[in-house]
Amino acid sequence: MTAALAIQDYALMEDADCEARIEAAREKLGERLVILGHHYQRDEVFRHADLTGDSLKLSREAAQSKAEYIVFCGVHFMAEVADILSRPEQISILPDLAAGCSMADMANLPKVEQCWNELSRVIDVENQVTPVTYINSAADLKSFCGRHGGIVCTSSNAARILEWSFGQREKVLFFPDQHLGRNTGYEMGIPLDEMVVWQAGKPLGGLTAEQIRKARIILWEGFCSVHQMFRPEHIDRFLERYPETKVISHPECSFEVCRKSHYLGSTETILKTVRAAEPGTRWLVGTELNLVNRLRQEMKPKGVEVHFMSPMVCMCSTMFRTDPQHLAWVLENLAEGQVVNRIQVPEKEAGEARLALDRMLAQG
Ligand code: CIZ
Ligand code: SF4
Repeated sequence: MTAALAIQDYALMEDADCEARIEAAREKLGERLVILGHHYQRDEVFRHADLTGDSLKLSREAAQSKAEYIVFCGVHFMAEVADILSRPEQISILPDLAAGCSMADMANLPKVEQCWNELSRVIDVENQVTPVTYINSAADLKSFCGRHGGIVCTSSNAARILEWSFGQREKVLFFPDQHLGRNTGYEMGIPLDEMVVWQAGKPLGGLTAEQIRKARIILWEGFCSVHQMFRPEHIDRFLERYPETKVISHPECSFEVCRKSHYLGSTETILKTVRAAEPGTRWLVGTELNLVNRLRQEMKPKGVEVHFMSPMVCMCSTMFRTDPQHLAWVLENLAEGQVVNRIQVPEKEAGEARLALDRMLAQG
């Protein structure tokens, strides 16, 4: 075997050079390779994707594909899910290992275990609480949910998964995104004072025993910094100018933004809703900029106006790390028979995480 090609040799390469190398490597690898592109990826990478979608759709499709190599242009937890759901002989690769998700990093296993133990001083956690992790979380948190009768959710199925969870036990511990948990709970009719925020590091999460006993959902304190850039005043200002506008936001946005939106939805739902819009309609969209820019271009010829909710440019900086240079580097290595940046979840952890993912997939 030859030595792996070094990323340093790609760092200064022109995008156009990388593009040609990506195409050539793809040609060579043929059906042994599938490239997945998340909706938040930049255009220079997104255009090379064989399959595009949200994290769940992509992992499902990858697992069904024949490809030996799954190159996930997304963030770390997505490549982990692809590894967990794919067959043992398939290899999941993340072009830049630094492409994490800052929200996923806001919860970790020691802190969640500490929360679970502290809750058990007040309530019977194992019999009263279903742990639910948003798919944006590390694999060991998915395995925590697997071990404790819990489940995974995505922004597409959060309400259905919460229904299932309440069918198991009376309370939910929801991590890491407080906004998805709160917005979904509220839409299901749970009052705000029955959804409390657990502040890791404070005794009893900064809550009283009474608050914990009364709570239906205990929310982790995490958030997505990209989606916090959208503010209710952005919606107000836009509606003053164009009152007929339909507002659609991702449920990772704040409660106030979601309350002012006409529709809430995951990336897949946002795309589906706007693509089905009548010509002559105008949409204000609260999610990551790359997705919104592509949707704007796509809908313009159809007479549908798409606007980005924030006056500031807000992209997901970790998604942005995957560039043509890293993609060319991993693909040229694969074409030479070298696997770089493999994401492999340890077997025991993967088995328990799969339990939680399978419970979710069984909900349709
Ligand atoms: O699950 C995903 O892909 C994410 C991060 C967002 C969404 O709404 O699709
Ligand atoms: Fe994570 Fe937010 Fe980036 Fe999505 S947009 S990957 S939640 S940091």
